[in-house]
Amino acid sequence: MTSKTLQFKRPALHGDITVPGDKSISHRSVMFGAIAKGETTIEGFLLGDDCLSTIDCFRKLGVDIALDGTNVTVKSAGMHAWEEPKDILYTGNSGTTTRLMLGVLAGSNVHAILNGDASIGKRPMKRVIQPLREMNAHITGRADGQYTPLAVQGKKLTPIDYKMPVASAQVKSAILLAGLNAEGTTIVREEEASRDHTERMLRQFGAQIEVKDGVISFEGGQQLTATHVSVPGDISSAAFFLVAGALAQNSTITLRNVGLNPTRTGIIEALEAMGANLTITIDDENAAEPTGTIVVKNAPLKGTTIGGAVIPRLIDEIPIIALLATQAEGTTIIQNAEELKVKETNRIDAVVAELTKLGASIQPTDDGMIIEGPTPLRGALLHTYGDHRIGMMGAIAALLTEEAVTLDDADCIAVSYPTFFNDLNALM
Ligand code: SPQ
Repeated sequence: MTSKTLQFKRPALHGDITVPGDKSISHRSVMFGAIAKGETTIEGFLLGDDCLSTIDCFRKLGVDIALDGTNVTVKSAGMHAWEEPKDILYTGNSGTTTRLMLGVLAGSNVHAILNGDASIGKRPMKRVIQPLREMNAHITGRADGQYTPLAVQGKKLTPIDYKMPVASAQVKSAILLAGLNAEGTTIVREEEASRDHTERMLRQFGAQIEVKDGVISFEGGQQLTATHVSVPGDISSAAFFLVAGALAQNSTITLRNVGLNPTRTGIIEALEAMGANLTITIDDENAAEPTGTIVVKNAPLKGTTIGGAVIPRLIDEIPIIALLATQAEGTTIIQNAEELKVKETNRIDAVVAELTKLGASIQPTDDGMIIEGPTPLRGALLHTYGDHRIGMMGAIAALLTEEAVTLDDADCIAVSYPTFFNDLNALM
């Protein structure tokens, strides 16, 4: 745990950033490569701690994974050739690794134990285990499977027709991955669309999958075919610099290779609703995952209301949107975002506590927060709660203060954006 003191004295920001690989897609590329028979090549992989945890888990299952910078090669004889791991599969700080691995392992033919760090130990797992158990999965764990450590005995599964009680791509993906080994049609019904990287990647690896009006269905028993995956830049990482460029006086930042999957672009809609000056150029709309370049220039901002169906499309960006709102004229209301309470930390409480230390006018609500702006921000010692997104929010806030902002733990940022401070410094 390393603290970091940042004193920038309100710089203008200029330059180009090529955003590092998308975390959600990087995880899935290795998982799919390990399930498929043959050699999968991945370019643009995110070398964040979370994605390295996913690689580590599959190596313990006997899958051959080689890294060469951000290029990854996964050689697998198919998931039914995996070895039973001799050691615990350690998922670190990664909810995605933990929850998706449950779905992957449920239909395998191995026994495995999953455990993560202290934050993972507090995150709810029942939301995944309950539908998996309905598919005949054998999973045991602390508090009847509510929390890690969890043990999975892989077995033959039965399909499910499941109506999602919360918008969660992790729950949906765990069910779809388990469905690969269930005899018959697995159906997932979503009221609000969550990120669809798993559905897109199933197609990329040759599976037939139908998605219509929020209903996802596909036949179990389909074999995945190894392929090449190009990972776009992570819009959730780009979000910190979109906000920095929108806020810092006289700034222009160009962000290249940004993933523009419509299930992830809620941040762009929120920024535009608040008056941000963005210019977007799409590279290839028909790619498995569309990408583009975004140029952001600072502009006067106004408050807005963010809630409903957009929430799953910007859930991870809410901490940095809250910082943006402190500098916008008027009231910003963030609602229907209860899911923030079960992330790496309770992100409603964490955002409110840390932005308050900086001088913001912000109140928590049951399902979000209300922010009055604009308020000048001052230096403070911030607690990151070991949460990368709270850490990066604090670092971007330091661009707006005369005094120093100190992060008590800056190491946590490496789970999703290990080169964050290099990119930030390059803009000044
Ligand atoms: O992997 P983890 O720890 O859950 O990471 C977070 C993040 O902020 O990076 C959430 F804390 O992203 C999740 C995201 O919130 C990644 C994800 C995915 O890759 O499927 C889906 C979202 O979570 P959920 O619970 O809504 O499905």
